Amino acid sequence: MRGLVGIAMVMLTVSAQSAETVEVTIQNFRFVPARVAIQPGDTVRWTNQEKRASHSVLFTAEALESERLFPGESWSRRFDSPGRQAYRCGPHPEMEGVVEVRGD
Ligand SMILES: [Cu+2]
Repeated sequence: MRGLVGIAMVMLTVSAQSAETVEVTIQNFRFVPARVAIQPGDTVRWTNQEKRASHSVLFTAEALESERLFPGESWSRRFDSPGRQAYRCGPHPEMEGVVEVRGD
């Protein structure tokens, strides 16, 4: 019994440690990569690497938008629920991206 509890605790620890942060850069008026596939609990971090232009990250379905990101700034969001989340840039609707959160 103690052995099983020990194994369960190890598995919980491994699963907590496996949460990752996936990087998306914003450059040349594009999200790169435009599509990321992550696991529930992972975080996506967008970083503006333009020389001058500012952008945002807007999830239209939820009306959730980041602050305006100026060059060098970043914004992060953690995703806990499986599903497909489309987003775009607030000021530049033609800039589109997708976060795919895998199910178990
Ligand atoms: Cu933009």
